[in-house]
Amino acid sequence: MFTNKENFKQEFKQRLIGKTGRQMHEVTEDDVYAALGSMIRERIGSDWAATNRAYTEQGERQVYYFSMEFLIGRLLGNNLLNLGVLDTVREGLGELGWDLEDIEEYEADAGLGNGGLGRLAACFLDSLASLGYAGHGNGIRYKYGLFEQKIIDGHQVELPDYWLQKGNVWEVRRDDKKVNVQFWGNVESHEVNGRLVYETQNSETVWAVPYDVPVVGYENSAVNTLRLWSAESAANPARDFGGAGSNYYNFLDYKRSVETVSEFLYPDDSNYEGKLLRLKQEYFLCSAGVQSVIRTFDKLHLPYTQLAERVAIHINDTHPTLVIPELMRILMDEKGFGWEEAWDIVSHTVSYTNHTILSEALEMWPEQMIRELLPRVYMIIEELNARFCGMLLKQYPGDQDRVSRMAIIESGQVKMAHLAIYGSYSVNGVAALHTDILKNREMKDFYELYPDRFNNKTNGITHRRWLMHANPDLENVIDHTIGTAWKKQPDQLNELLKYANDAVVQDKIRHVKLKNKERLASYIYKKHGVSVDTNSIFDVQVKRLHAYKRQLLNALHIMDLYNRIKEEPSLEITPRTFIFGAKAAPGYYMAKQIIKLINNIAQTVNNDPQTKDRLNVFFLENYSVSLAEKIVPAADVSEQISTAGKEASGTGNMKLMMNGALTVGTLDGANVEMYESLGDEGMYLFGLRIEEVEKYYREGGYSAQAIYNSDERVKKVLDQLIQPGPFCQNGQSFDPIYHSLLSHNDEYFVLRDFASYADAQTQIGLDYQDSKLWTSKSILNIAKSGRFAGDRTIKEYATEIWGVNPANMASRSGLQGNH
Ligand code: 26V
Repeated sequence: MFTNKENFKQEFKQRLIGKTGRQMHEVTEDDVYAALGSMIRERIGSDWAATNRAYTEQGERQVYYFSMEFLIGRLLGNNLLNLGVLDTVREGLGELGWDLEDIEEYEADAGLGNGGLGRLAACFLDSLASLGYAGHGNGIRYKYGLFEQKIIDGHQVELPDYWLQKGNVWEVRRDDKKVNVQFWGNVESHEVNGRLVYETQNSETVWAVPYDVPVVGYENSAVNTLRLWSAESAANPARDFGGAGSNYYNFLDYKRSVETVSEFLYPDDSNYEGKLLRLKQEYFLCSAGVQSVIRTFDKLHLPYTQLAERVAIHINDTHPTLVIPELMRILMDEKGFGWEEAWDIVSHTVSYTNHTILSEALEMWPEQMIRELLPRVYMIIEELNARFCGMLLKQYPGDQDRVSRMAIIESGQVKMAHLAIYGSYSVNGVAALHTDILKNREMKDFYELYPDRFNNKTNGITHRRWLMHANPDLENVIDHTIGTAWKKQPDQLNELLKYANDAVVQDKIRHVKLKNKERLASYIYKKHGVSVDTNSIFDVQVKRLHAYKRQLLNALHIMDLYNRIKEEPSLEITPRTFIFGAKAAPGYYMAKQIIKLINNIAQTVNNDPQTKDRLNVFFLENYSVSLAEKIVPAADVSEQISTAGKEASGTGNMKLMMNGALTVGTLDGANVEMYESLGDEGMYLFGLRIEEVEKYYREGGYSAQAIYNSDERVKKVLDQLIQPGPFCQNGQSFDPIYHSLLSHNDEYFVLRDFASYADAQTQIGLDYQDSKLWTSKSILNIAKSGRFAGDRTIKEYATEIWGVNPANMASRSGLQGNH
């Protein structure tokens, strides 16, 4: 394997020619990507094997992170970075005539997630490997990831994301590790040695085939595993469908039905719908994952009473909650344990993270659906519910209300959060404020029952992808200013504080930001044919489109800025470029209306001669991990403007902060902790506090209509939503938005926070003009961002939840490999 640029070039050329059968001048960039990817994947192989060996030998508890989503994005650049060969490869390729950045574009994004929860899982995998923890991902290998978004006439159109079309160089199919998953059927019981034994008959069997993806740690030789399961038919067409009354078409029907289980990712991340296929996906992940965990544990030849010492199963929200009854089923039905012993093992193995308090997102499955699809699992859930309610009745005699509130099964619904809390030894929220809400409001009953079970783990992001890889010029400036220790210890970024007002450092930071803005500007030019003023404020709101995230507040404010310039053409305002990126769930009508509105605003302000030099708006289509990597480094302002109490944490806020953007935000989610670190000097706070929001909800004291009546600017903007004019051309109208604000009394307090938001934006405009002041605030943000690195978060999970230590990579066998 290559050790320097020259042998990289040598080896790469040979491979490229060997793989394509073409001469060097004939190969395409696609070929270059494929050859480079497979070369790097192979290089990872020996470390991968050695890591697994080290983990087994060292006997640490293995952590399995179960998640329906892993939004990992592209892997080439990150793997090169973590392997420590990024510069060698970049320079080598350059000498061969290719630009690594262009080559990276040939990799399809693995968009196996909706948003925050899925991206968090990906950041955690990176931190687990980089810190040397034995922590692995368990997920689904969806054939189609989150849809590709096109904007046509200002509307969102969804296209399938067939990300595997050109193959995936990173994955390894493991036929030897496949397992069976059973659906439907009926449960029979019989007595064996005085014990009831349950067996499911007439079930539909599906193969779960694992595809393993290596997760490379940063310069530590550790390689963990992300195991993604694919559903395949388990039938033998000749044997199972060859008999009388059966035919080939039955086989095809069956095959189709089986394969749909891992066909696509559900694109909705806020509205729970009790869809059978989604329940199948969840059980498929849980059953396959738990079986594989058990198989690995079996190789240790230890008694199952030691399972919890050797295995931690972490569930990412309630989606994988069925691991609880599934592990019970395996321990009792397959390993012969009694109920109490099995429960003792399970409830010391599983831990759970809650990511949302939006009631519409809480999973509740119809009892009937679980009973039919998963009959044995249903019996176990029923028994768990009976025991839990019995225990509650003893604990709270006579308090029937409380018992029904807390029950796992109630009014024909199975409440997954209740099952998850009951079956886990740890329950955590994702930011301090969110955990407080869980403890004191949403899960109050459970907190009273299990006060020690609840804890907070504020989210974090990987500085390797979001700073070092996405923003190498900033990385460079930081290295030259404070050295490189921050790369292994991101809280060392704090050292930058000393340079917040240093003229030389400030200059360099400004230069980097400008360069990143130029790069984004040329992307925008390619997509929209508009040249952007890179001296304008790049004001960025990128995240899923949701009413509570209030892209609408941002949009209404831009309409107001437009109106003010039109009324007073000589108005002095700091030129601004507003950048949006957001996917709406395909069935979320209001969210799609907001996308259309933003595109209408863009059309008008970008083309009006009076505004186009001061106001620009771009809705960048298909927001994804790789697009985020282009936008985030170029941002001056970060919009984190959710209604207080609604955003559990946010992680985009952290990425933008780490890249030196200043936040305009509410005291919501992790913004609260950012504000603790930054103070008024480093952040633009506005809007209602959570206590005020709650008071309004309790007392119904807010009137959107009153604001409409008293604030002329608000009135004008709202009228423009429904009247012909600059934002509604050709008979269009945004009636539903208008009515959500006025007739439905503005559930998310958009109008209530409007004035305060506009004031904050005015202050931003003024401060930006003072470039020394602005840059010092920007440096302050970078310096304080170490607290929001995923490494800090993962260390907290490791010590406070899982009780695990990093493996000793240096002492592992197999190191003699290829270093
Ligand atoms: C929820 C649901 C609800 C029902 C249907 C399918 C489905 C699929 C995904 C989700 C996840 C939504 C929860 C989520 O992404 N929460 C976000 O988690 C981030 C990481 O903790 C956090 O920063 C965001 O504030 C939170 O909204």
